[in-house]
Amino acid sequence: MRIINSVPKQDGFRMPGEFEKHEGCWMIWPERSDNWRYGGKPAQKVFAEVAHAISEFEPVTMIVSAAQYVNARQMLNSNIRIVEMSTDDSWVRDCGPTFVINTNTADVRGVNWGFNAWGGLVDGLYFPWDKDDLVAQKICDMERKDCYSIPDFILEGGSIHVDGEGTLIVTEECLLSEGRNASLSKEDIENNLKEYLNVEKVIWLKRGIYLDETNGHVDNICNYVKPGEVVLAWTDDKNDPQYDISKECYDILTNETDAKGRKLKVHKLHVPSPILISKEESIGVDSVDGTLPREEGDRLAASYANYYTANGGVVVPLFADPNDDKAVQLLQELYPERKVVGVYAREILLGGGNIHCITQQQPSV
Ligand code: KQY
Repeated sequence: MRIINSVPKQDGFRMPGEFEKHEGCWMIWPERSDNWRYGGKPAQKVFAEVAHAISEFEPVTMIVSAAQYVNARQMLNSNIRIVEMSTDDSWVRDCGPTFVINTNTADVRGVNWGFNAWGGLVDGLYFPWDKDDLVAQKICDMERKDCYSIPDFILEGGSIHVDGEGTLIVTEECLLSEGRNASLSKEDIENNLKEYLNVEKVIWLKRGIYLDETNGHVDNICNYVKPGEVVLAWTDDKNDPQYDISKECYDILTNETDAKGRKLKVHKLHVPSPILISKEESIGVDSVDGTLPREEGDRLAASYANYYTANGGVVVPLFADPNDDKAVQLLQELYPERKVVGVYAREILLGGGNIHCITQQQPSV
């Protein structure tokens, strides 16, 4: 694996949309007991379900620690490749490489951003994060993919969504947060994104899902169905703080044009009713200094927009809420060529994220 001393745009590489073709999907097995209740046992079952659902559509690789290898091997179907790697937690979307492709040379490369656990010592979610910060490089090494590196620029995969045709959607709440790139101006940040993702237009939403501990990752509030068409997490409840956030996003998205000059079609994807941590769920999590506590009654950042788009499928989180069926129905209408599969994802939500956050696609060309 070579670390490439230039930038993707200059070399004709671009980040593809998630709906473009994948070679496979990466995940990391959960086990840390100060984030996942009961040492990750309930979450492991759900991670296995997500892996099995995705593996119906494309190859899945699960990263596991040495200590969890035997357990994971026993819980995962034999078609899931398991590789051993040390990590700090299980959010491969955020610490893994962002893959970029060059369709002329049929080449795939990685981009290795700096990772500081969603805000470093300002408002990061755990300390330390040094093992996570090496995951992108290690995955590129394993896959023999050359890699661009920009270690001083903090960025997580969940904070960017592209249409593969020159448009990127992000939130100000996240990308301009104090714990990430405080020394850079909005223009500097936009320039880095344009160079490394090869986009021409950045659409800046203001905020992400209410109380999202990632400082409002875009992947929890908005997702690209295809170029020119997005879903947006929505509520009609004007008393819910989520309403103003979603309305603000809706106004921005419907008034913007993308890199190709298109108006965006915005589909409202209604969130479930507020989901709160129960006492039993809270006591299963170890308290550790420096890790975000999980308190009884805390509202979780639940949204159906945090789904994973696979080669022939869409894997969507479900919450045992009346809006589950509506979400599946809407997504099935929007993705007629793909099979929409729901996985009950409350256990992932309890750890602070959802299906999109625990998966990272590796595109093919
Ligand atoms: O992308 C995400 N939503 C990751 C959340 C990390 C939570 C760590 N406790």
